[in-house]
Amino acid sequence: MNTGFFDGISPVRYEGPDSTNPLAFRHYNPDEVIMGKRMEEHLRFAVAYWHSLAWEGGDPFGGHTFERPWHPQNDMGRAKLKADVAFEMFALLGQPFYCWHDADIRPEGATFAESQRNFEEIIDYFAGKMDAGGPRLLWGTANMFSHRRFMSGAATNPDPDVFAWAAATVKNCMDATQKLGGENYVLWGGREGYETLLNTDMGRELDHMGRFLNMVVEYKHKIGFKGQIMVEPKPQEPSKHQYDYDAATCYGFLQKYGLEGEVTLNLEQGHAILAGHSFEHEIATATSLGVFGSIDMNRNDYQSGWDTDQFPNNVPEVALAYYHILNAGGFTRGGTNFDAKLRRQSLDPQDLIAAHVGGMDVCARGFKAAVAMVADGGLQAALETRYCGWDTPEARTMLGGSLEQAAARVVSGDVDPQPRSGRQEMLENYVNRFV
Ligand code: XLS
Ligand code: NI
Ligand code: NI
Repeated sequence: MNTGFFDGISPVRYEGPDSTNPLAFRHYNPDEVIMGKRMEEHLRFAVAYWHSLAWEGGDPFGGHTFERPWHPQNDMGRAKLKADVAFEMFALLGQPFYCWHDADIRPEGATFAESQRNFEEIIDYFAGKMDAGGPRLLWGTANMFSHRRFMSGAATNPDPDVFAWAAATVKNCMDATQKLGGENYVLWGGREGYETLLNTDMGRELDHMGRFLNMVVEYKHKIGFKGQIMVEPKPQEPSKHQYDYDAATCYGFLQKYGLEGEVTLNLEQGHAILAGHSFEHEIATATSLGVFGSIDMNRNDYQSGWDTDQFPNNVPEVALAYYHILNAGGFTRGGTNFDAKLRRQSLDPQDLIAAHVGGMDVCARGFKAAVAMVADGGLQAALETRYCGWDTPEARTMLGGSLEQAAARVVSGDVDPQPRSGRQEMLENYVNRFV
């Protein structure tokens, strides 16, 4: 049965760079084989259910603008209609994956048990659509930041009953992710942080968060879930300060609580910018530390200074992100989740399709530029030249030796460093040839 929501919109096809059709791909050709793999398998695109289906168009100053046929979202019939429209949208776009929070897909019940029943019914409804050849689940996650019970945090809440509620919520979401054959499970701690240190015992909260994540990992092994457990760094918003500030902070946290090797990172473009980094900085940090998992692709408005979650439109930025991902071997279980939403004036069903078409095309263009840079090898060659001194036997011996041994080479007059150009402008010009 067709809901009619996307009436008049045909499945989006690749038409090549010269197409002027606003609802065609000009760069994303899922079947094109690049480096031995189809583009679809490289990029592993996913639709974020919360932005594309659940968000009603409100902002801090105004209410809902979208008024979709499945709003308000407090009824099971409308939750199923929303699911029908979602899967129609995935099919129109040829999206291979999608992602959800529990709260995006089911109405909240009066009790935990009622919410759970609603959730399980929708998960079964999804399972039916996925068995029929629908897209796969890139990851599931729990919304532990919208309901007022979570206003002071989930695992870091001063009230142990909220910790218990969070445990029950995550357990359900992990079970559902496992049931749907999900590739990964994500935890983003929107309210795992503080508003003021005046009322916050930071050491205790971090210990509780570390214990919680260990429980999640223990449960993953108990149920035999094969996907990655990922945490998603973000420095602030909604909390004034979030503990999972950025990739480096998360790595330190994982180490302290014995979770390296168990938990990887889901990195988001806009969160990187909020943390004062570039996206490629966050990716390079994670790949260097061995904790890269997946990406949430979007962009912020660079003037507004908050997480505007717009669809990506900057090819050079996206190219550098994929360059670092490719250099680390590409995605394994991760993918490119469009954690991006329409502007609240973009009311039409066509806007929703166009937003994803544009995002997928920008990613495809950036990805192809990254592939070309990897194949050309210019950046890699520049790195090899810059660090070639470290290939000498003296340098290798020094790394294995002591501070005094290194000092002795200098004192004996053997060492006389000569500064060499970092060639930044040359390399920037090089990158410009590809983007
Ligand atoms: C919010 C986060 C959120 C996570 C999933 O800023 O990006 O959407 O990806 O909870
Ligand atoms: Ni975000
Ligand atoms: Ni995100």
